[in-house]
Amino acid sequence: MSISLKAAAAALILLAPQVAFAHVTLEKPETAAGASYKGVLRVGHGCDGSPTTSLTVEIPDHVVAVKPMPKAGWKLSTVEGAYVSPVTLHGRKLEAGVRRITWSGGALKDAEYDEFVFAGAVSGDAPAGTLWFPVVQVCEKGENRWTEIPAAGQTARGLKSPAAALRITASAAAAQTVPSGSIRVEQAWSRATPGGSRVGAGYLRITNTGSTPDRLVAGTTDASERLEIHDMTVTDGVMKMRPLAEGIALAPGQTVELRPGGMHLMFMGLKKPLATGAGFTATLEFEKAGKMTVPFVIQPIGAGAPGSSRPAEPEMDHSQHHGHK
Ligand SMILES: [Cu+2]
Repeated sequence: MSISLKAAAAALILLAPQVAFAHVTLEKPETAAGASYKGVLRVGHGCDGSPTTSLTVEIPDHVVAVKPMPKAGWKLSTVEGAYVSPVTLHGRKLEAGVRRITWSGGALKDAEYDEFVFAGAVSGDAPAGTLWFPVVQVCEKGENRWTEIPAAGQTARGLKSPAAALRITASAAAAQTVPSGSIRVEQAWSRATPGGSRVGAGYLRITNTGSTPDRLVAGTTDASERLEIHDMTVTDGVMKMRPLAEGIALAPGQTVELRPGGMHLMFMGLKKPLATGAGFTATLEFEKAGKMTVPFVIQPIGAGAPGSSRPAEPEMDHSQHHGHK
């Protein structure tokens, strides 16, 4: 090989990662736990030049309420199955749904590009990390199995035919806005709890966007037996918390921040420790706006608010406070 050919080969290797859609991939590679998700599978070539005649995708655990989009010229079929755990979506409990989609009977030329689409949602309890969608592409001649999933702790780099990847971020879910009439809730989060702890705290920002006063009066959560609304005060240099019997008043236009060291929600009698990356929901009750279900994201012990540039505030040890057993 001459020098110039070597250089050309090196240039090609450098360019290789930019070749469009070498694999079957998802157009949007990242979403948040608890968010709805539109999956667009991109198919950029056939099997060694042979046209694609069918595409099958397996839906991983934690991707729920999936509906495939029909494609003109393709036959659509689905297989349903049970979810790893039931999920609550828009107030409905779902225990099973579409786990596999096949588009078949088409003919997508090797030289052409197409997209295969489904809609769904990522359950609020999906762990942060990557969800893998194995895809089998069948062609007139041969097939491509995009089904390789990296072993725990490994990356997809170097895999010859990786499954389509969807990264799940926990913190983005906390940033989502939950509107309910004239109340807006943002950045609901909690901290991971050490093993034996039976209490956790919840933080969020609440805005009354309406023109009449409202009030956060109560709440329930699937994470603990009880939910209380607390305030934190410093008396003689000692931090103490007390339940707010009247709840939290929300004047028209007012934003109230529940944060470490201030007002907060208290989850009493945790059913299990709050684990980083997981999530749970709490239903908050407002005097006028009514009930509203809010997804909480769990941040690591010692973390500050998700997406906040403020440094983490010192841990408060709720277990030391009277009445928090
Ligand atoms: Cu408290």
